[in-house]
Amino acid sequence: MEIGEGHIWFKSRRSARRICAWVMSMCLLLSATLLAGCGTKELGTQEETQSQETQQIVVGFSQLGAESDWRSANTESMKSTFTAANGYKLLIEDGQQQQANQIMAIRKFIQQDVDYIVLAPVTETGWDTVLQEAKDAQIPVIIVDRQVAVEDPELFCCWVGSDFELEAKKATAWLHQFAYTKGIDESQLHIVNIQGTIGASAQIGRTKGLQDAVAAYGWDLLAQVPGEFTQAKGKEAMEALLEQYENINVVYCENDNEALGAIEAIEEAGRHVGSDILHGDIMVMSFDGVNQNVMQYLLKDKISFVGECNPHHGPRVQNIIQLLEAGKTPEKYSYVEERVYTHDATVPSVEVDGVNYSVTVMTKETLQEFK
Ligand code: GZL
Ligand code: ZN
Repeated sequence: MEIGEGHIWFKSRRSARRICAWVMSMCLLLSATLLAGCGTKELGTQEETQSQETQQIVVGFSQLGAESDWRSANTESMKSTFTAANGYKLLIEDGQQQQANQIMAIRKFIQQDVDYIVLAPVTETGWDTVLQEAKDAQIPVIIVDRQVAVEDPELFCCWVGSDFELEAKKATAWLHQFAYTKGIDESQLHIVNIQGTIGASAQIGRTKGLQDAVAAYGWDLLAQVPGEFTQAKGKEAMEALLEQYENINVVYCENDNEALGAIEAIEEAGRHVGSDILHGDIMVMSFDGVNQNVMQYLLKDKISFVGECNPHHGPRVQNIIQLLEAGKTPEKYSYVEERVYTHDATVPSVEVDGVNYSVTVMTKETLQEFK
């Protein structure tokens, strides 16, 4: 709020709302004090609390669910960033993997007149109407993690997350180089793809990257089945695939939890997970690098490749809000830098679209990072 020529100019609709809220609360407090005759000390404390609350930035966060370790880490990152001590009030609604629940949450945030809406969308389409409602209410919407496919890009302020297709290009470049170095012919790779939630940006990008590599290298892609990014579904999908195909030797999972489920199924079927494909191993590849067990499995070559997908978006979203609070314009799309983890040093680096990415071999020391 800036005072100029005797008028109060509001920097944003929030300032106006806050002043009204503050005035209202003071009137209530004063009348309560007069009636109750309580001491000025109490008034001071309550007044302090009131003014703190009206100064908080209210963030409504529509999280898509709690399907994976990645998702839990992502939620935790938002909670540990948007604290009262940091000057925020965070309202979180769990969509339980249903877009309808997320749309209801956004409408609730609009009614609550929050200062910012953060949306982690379960899938890309179907957001135009509710984002228009948020725009009409003049509430900025920040998209995090997966993307939204909307007619008018002005329906959201900006997006921060991973380049999922790049993650897949790194994974397939690694597999291509690994096979070549190990003397495994392209025609000897028999791949199954356990996909993420169909229509989610992470699934779209990771599936596309695999399909492009299959076309480029002539790999044998036996099947693509949904695994919904969960361990249960990953196991169920792998059990069915092992029934159907006896020559599977690469399982391309689209997240950690699916990989853990697939490994359970493979081992229960009496097969061995590992990278020694030419001697009967089934190689498991994954994305995320959040789950502790997965990183342990990388050490033991039960998983041979993990493409990092970084979930710690809280501080990144906070930076965006701070820019907006300062009247600045954040980047429309901010991509997160991510690493590649492998069991061994067969492939020391991968080249994707002319850029070289180093590969991090999992060791006991590197594992400490994931405690
Ligand atoms: C990726 C994220 C995906 C993770 C899964 O950024 O959308 O959703 O890879 C999670 O673990 O369920
Ligand atoms: Zn090749």
